[in-house]
Amino acid sequence: MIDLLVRDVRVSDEATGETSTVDLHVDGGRIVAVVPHTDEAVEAGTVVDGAGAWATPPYVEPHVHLDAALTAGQPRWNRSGTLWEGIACWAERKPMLTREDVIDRAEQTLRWYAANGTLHVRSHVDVTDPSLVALDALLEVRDRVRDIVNLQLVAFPQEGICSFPNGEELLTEAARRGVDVVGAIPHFEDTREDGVRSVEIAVDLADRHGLHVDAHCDEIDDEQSRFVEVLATQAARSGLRERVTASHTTAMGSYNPAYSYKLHRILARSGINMVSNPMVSLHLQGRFDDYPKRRGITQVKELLAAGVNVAFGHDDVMDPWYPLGTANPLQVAHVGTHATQLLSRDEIEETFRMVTWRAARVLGLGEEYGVHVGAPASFVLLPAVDGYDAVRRQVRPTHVVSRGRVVATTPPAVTTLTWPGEDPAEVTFSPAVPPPA
Ligand code: 17E
Ligand code: FE2
Repeated sequence: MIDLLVRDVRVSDEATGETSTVDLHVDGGRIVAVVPHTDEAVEAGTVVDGAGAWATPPYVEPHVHLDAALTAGQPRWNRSGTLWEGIACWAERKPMLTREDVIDRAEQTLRWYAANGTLHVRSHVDVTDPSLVALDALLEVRDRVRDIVNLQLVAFPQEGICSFPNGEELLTEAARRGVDVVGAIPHFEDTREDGVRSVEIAVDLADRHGLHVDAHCDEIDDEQSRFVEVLATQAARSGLRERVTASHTTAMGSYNPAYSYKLHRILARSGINMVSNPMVSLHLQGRFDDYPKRRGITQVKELLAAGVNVAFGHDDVMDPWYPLGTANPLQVAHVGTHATQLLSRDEIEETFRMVTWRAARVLGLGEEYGVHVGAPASFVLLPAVDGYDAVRRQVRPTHVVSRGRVVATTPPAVTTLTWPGEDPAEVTFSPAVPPPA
């Protein structure tokens, strides 16, 4: 007898993308068989009828700040909407942090993520705080949620490595206490030289401790903010390569074509990942512009074309930098399609991959990610045709399965409409969707 049988689901071949209708056999938390769908009896502890849903790997959140989540308005609201006022509001909230406060808000946000089908999360945690209270709390949360959500922690020096008192020591101490990833914020450092030095410190620290690097990089509408070339070059020279990620890089939305061409080559050669946070960049960037106002989004379409791995992140859920958010990567993908004009049929499908497969590459999940024999039984059942359909209709997963256990269920909402001259009828917002071209 197996632990769990998931009947009648469509899975996509990871190489060809072709779908087939199968049953998933789960035992000991892993997928032990993927067989053509049959109604024959199989002994299982739990049986889920997938009703033809698409079984797809869970969403992956490559970039969020759980230490700050759910603090919007505390102690005051960010009225200008700039990154800078967000950092100032947070600096006022920081001295009020307690272990319980951080654990409660972080776990609440992770409950929302799991309910939405997100089972891998990379969270930054501000380490420019001599008490490191948020760091210790999130290290504890990482353990508490281990059975349901895989949480990676980034030591994030919000107020700088070189420009904050003891910044380098605090970052080093965070690496010692057991983070997964080392961060940086070169555009925030006081000088260009400090910015370059801060990237070197972060890459060197990660290299020595066997960690990844994920830097907030060039998050400013200043075409002269050019630290991503430094980060990519350090990634290549250190050999860390795909273990390095550049987040935000909004200045790239202002770079000229000649420099952009040179930069794309450096980025592609380095193997680093990029994370764009479209909801938050649309909100925080362009704030110092008169008209025309810039979008403040990195060159997502062009980077993808250059062969760079780009994922979409949420960045914030109700905090000093962003007042909205429900911890739902599918919403991020929807905003991302518009913000980056990835709106052809294939491009919309790609945005779905940017909150699943591409984000999984950022976290370095490897073979542990995917719906295949041997992988952890962590997947979502989406009553959708494909990623394009899921993004368009914002389809919620009916079932979220984490390590072999059904951890969330959501019956689809049903709307009954009475149209003039017709009997009441269900509206599904789901006409036959054209198959991929
Ligand atoms: N801190 C920062 O420097 N940039 C951001 N986008 C957030 C926090 C959310
Ligand atoms: Fe961020």
